[in-house]
Amino acid sequence: MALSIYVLNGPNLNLLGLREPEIYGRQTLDDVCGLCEEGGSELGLNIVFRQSNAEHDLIDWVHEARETAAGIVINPAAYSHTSVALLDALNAFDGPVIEVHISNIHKRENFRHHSYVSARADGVIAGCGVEGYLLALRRLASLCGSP
Ligand code: CA2
Repeated sequence: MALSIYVLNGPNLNLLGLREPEIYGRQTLDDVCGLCEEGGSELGLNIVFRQSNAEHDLIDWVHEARETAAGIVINPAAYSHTSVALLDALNAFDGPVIEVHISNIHKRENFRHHSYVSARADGVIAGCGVEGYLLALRRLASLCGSP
């Protein structure tokens, strides 16, 4: 049976492709969901793809993933830089976690250079555009031993 992977997206990522294409590209979040589902099926992974603007939704989904998911890909968006609560939730998840940022946060404003989530992440991908999600899935497949 395919392993379940949660792909979680934080605040404002619902605007992907609609604003600031010079930073985030032209693909929408629906496009990214499609890419993940396609990539996931090639890697033998079942993708659960979600986005919320609310910190508590992301935390609740990480708790849910404790029971149902082999691994997590997370783009925490602005909560990367602010949320100890999200870090605490991820610390209670036993499987591998890969953090993704579409832009290279290290080339941007200083306040984006630190991520609380990175203290838990098994890998961090930044600046590879939406392709970063596929790279993250590939890494999770390898960490979880998916054929
Ligand atoms: O590069 C990334 O993926 C970020 O996680 C995106 C976050 C930002 O706060 C992080 O520092 C880096 C912002 C997501 C907002 O996405 C938008 C997309 C289009 C238009 C406006 C916002």
